[in-house]
Amino acid sequence: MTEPIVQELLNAFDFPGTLQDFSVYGSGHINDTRRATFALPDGQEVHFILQRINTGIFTDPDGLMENIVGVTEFLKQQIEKEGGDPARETLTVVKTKDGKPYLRASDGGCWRCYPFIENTVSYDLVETPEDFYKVAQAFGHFQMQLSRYPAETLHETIPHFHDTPDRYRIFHEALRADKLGRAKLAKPEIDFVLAHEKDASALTGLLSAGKLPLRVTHNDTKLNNILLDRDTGKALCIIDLDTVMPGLVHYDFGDSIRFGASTALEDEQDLSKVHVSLELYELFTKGFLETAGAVLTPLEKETLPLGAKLMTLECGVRFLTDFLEGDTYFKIHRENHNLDRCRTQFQLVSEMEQKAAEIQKIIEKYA
Ligand code: ADP
Ligand code: GN1
Ligand code: MG
Repeated sequence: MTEPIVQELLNAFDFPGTLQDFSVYGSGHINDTRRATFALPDGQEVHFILQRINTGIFTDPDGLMENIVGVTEFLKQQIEKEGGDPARETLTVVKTKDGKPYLRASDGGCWRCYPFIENTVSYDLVETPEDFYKVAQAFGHFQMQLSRYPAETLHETIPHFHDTPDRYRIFHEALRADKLGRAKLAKPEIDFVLAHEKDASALTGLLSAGKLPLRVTHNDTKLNNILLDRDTGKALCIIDLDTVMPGLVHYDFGDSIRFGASTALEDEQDLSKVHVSLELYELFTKGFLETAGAVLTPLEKETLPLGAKLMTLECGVRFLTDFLEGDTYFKIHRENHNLDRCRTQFQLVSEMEQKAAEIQKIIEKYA
């Protein structure tokens, strides 16, 4: 509350009432997220999400916010047509008093504001399989809604975001430099990355051969990027729209499986707890294809498991690269945090390989 930025935010946005609280919120790895609480004269409370955009990562905040305003306004029209509640089923960008989609503060920080969507939860781990099925339907539905969005108007907020071979290139640079001498702490993980390098281009290869179409994708479909209604359990609102860009359907399917079909947290240190749940894998496949299946080609559907494996491998490679580079990208909360995260990802990749035949059966059942 005493941070200098607070007064600047209060001056820039037209908030109601008086500020009561301004606390760090959520478990995202990228942006600096706060929940601001305002008290109204009648004693009621109103909350907002205030986020300092990580401009080290999103270097074009104007383009980024233009994407988010464009996508959310488009989604609001779709939601209205479907009889939903546009104020709860997508984000709303609160403009500054002078009509801008974010504040550029005097220290250079870029702050955006969303109304806090009340009475919702987001999970870091699936609590009930039924929730995950609903999440799958929601991500598939989101994909369908955005299939009519003019993709050519979107800024590419992070170039080569899911270009797995490019992630390998950056990994090799970090390993060669090994600037903190950490490579010796991650020998088995480095070997794992190298042993899987041959798999890295499977999706980009199909894309450049013209066999898979580009769509508008979310690209960061982990479970804590969707809000569920606390009372009804409805998978209500897909958030974290920073990486909505043209991509393959495999990125959205794959990243959801990577995070949500795991039996443990992304940073679990006890690997005996980390497994791919085939029950969750199946429920996600079922839900996702129920809502998005109609527009997907047979090859897209058949190759979805490749998306799950490659998104998990790629994420592990990114965590390991960040570990080698000194934890400059993903927020960490303890020593070796990125190495722990990388280990869970590789454990999941190994299990996807071991369970490939069962996974294939799941896909055949729903494709
Ligand atoms: P990051 O890019 O760092 O992951 P997110 O945009 O995902 O940041 O936000 C972090 C967390 O804040 C989310 O996981 C969610 O719990 C919460 N959150 C974000 N926006 C809202 C909102 N409008 N209403 C309620 N909770 C939100
Ligand atoms: C980051 O922003 P957040 O925490 O939802 C990352 C994703 C990773 C994820 C791993 C912009 O997502 O790509 O898959 O961490 N987002 C960005 O948990 O790099
Ligand atoms: Mg997030």
